[in-house]
Amino acid sequence: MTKARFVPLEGYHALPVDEMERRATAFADEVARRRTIRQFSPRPVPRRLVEECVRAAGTAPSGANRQPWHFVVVEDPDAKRQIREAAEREEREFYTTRAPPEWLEALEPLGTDEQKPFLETAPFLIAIFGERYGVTPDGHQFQHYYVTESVGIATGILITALHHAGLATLTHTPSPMKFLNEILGRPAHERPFLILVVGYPTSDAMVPDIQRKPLEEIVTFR
Ligand code: IYR
Repeated sequence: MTKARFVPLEGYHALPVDEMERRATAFADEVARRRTIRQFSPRPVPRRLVEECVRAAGTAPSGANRQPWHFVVVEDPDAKRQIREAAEREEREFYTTRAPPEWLEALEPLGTDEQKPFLETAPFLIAIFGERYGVTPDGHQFQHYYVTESVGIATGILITALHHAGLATLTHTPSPMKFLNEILGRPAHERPFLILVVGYPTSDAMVPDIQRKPLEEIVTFR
């Protein structure tokens, strides 16, 4: 048991309300410009940029502050090729047999298929893992809490940080993706959450003509 210890809140800066409103609108407008892309340019991205975005992701709140996440930043072409081959194997199964017709119909507007060339083209893949439990340096296991929620929040911050930095992403979830543990040498208690494909869009990148739900539809004030 570790007793609670407190320190003064130093990072919080109060702002005038009109400035808060300006910032809130500017932020909403900026994140609204984010689009998931599937056509990645091979243009290199400085590793430092990705590092800073992962640092932002690591500030996410988590169950009992256990920070049950691990990010594997993959730039090695051989590892990317292995990931592409394994993902395309699963996706071929998905598109030809596993997915029920209703699911395939839901995906139609996105125009996706089993070809995942971006897994090799994009300069970085970030494989995000959730740690099902923690392990002390001497090998003892301890509980993690709300792992999916915590890793989901961290991933949201990561996507937002990358967008804010001027990069584009794709959230990719081949299923199952246990192959990531083997290719990336991660222990069995780490569960792959998703692959984030990171880079620049090609100059002729196209995105699906789909819309976001309007505010009124996603919020209720009462
Ligand atoms: N994982 C597959 C299928 C897929 C599923 C959903 I739900 C999407 O929003 C997009 C794709 C693929 O990556 O093609």
